[in-house]
Amino acid sequence: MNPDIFLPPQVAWATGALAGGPLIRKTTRLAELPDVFTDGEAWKRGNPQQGVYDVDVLGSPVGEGALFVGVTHLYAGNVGDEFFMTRGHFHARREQGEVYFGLRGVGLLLLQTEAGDARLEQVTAGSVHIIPPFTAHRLINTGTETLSALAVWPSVAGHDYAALAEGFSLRVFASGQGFEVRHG
Ligand code: PAN
Ligand code: ZN
Repeated sequence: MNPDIFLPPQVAWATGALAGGPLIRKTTRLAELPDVFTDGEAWKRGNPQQGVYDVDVLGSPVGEGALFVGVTHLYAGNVGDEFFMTRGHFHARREQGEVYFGLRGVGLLLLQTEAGDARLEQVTAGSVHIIPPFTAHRLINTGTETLSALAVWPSVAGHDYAALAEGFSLRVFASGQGFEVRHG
């Protein structure tokens, strides 16, 4: 007789919906993102309750070597001319990397080293992003639909948001039908 076969959680590749496992959802609203967008006046004019992104994480064991799996759904929108984006962070344990997989929508992954060197990767359905150790990361939705990305990261990594208090050195603004990257 066959042993019992465990049915694992599922991700719907087209939407990023996670199912079949314990799920923890965190919604980040505009009100929780002061000082993230360049145009502070436009941020004040926005609806503070507006959801900017949701992160769904599968409940799973934690500890050295254990991995978390989660999906970020970053909604389409702007604050002034600047696109909606995640807060962005270094890992508290700086040596811990992460992998992002684009699922739907279009956008950018902004990566920045501790020395302040920044670069952008294009996020689309199927894109694979290897975030190196010691590298801060932020998603930016440059499209008109929700940008969803699957992430796998060490449970011990943690998040350090404070280290980026001065922000990333690149910013991305709507320009015509596309986007414009500015330094500063
Ligand atoms: C992701 C991010 C998620 C939200 O799961 O935490 O996209 O971004 P912020 O944490 O910057 O608000 C991840 O990178 N985990 O390590
Ligand atoms: Zn991370």
